[in-house]
Amino acid sequence: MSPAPMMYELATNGSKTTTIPAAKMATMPHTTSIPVTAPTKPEVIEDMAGNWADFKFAPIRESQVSRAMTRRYFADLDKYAESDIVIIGAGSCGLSTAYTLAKARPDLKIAIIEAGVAPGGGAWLGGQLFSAMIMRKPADAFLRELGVPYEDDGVDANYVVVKHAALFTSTVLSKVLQFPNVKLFNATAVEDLITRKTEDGGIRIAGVVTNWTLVSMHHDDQSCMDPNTINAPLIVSTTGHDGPFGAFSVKRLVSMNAIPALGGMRGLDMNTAEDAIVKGTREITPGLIVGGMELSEVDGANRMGPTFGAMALSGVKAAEEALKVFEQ
Ligand code: 48N
Repeated sequence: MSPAPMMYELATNGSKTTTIPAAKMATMPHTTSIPVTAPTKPEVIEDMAGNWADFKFAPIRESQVSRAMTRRYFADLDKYAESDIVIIGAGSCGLSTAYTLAKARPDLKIAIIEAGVAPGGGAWLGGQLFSAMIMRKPADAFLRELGVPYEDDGVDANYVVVKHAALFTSTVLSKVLQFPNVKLFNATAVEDLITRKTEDGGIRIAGVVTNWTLVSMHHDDQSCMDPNTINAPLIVSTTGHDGPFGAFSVKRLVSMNAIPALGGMRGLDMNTAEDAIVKGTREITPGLIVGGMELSEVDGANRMGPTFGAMALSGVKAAEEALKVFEQ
C-alpha cells in the first residue's frame, strides 16, 4: 500500500486554512502569496536534473583548500604592503569612499581595513533595528549610481527609502569587492598609525599598523603580539563614532598631540548634522582624511540618527579629497 500523501496546511482566507497534498500546492492560489511575474527555475536545478542520488563532488585533498586560501591571502598582504590609499573602516562611509575611489582611479591600490568579520558597520539596519534605510535627497543620486532600488515618498518627502538597509550595504560591498584594485582585510584592526616628522615639527601619516582584531583585543592578556604594517601616502579614516574601536584615528591623533582635544559628538539634529559631516569631510592632518561619523568626534558635530545620506556623500567627498592629493 503506498504511503499516505504528505498533507500541507495552506492559508485560504483570514484564519481559514485547508490541508492539501503537496501535488496540489502549486495549483492553489495562496492568500499569502506575493504577486510575481513568471517564476523561472534556477539553472542549477536544470543542470542537476534531480540526479541527487548519484551526486558527487569532484575529489579534493584538504591541503589544496588550505593552499588556495593561504596563498591568496599572503600574496595580497605582500601586494598591499605598499598601498596608494588605505581606508580604515568598512561602514557606509568607508564603503562609499572605496566605491567612488576605485571607480575613478582603477590604477590606485586601495586597501580597506575592517575590524569586524562582517564589514558594513552600522548600516545593516535603519534605526532602532528597523529594516528600512532612509537617505535624504540628493543622496538618492548615489543609490542610482549603485543601482540600489528605493521608494520615493513623494516630492515633498525630501527623502527616499531603501526597503532594507542590508540591500544598500550588500550592494555597495559587492561592487567594492569586485574592483580588481581593492582588497578588503576584514577581521583586521588598525591599532596605530605610521607617522613621519614634518619640517614644521608636526607629523604626516604614512600608513597604518594592523593586527588581526582578535589579537588586538587580547594585548592585555598575552605577552607582546607585535603588529603588521601597511605603508601608504594617504589614509581615509571612517571608523565611526562608537563601537569597540570607534573614532580610532582621531583619538590616536589627540594622544599623539597631532590635533587638540576632540570636539565630541553633539546631540541629534538631522538637518545640522548631515550637512556638517558632508561639508566637513577633509584632510585633518597631512596624510589623513576623516569622514563619516568619526568626523563628528573631531568637529563636535551633531549626530543625525537613522538617516544615512551623509554617510554616502561624505564617502564621495572623502574620495574627492583623496583624488586631489593624487592629482597634485
Ligand atoms: O558605520 P560605522 O560605525 O561608521 P560610518 O561613519 O561609516 O557610519 C556611521 C553610521 O552608521 C551612523 O552612525 C548612523 C548614521 N548613525 C548616526 C547616529 O546619530 O547615531 O562604521 C565604522 C567601521 C565599523 O565597521 C568598525 O568595525 C570599523 O569602522 N572600525 C575599524 N576598523 C579597523 N580598525 C579600526 N581601528 C576600526 N575602528 C572602527
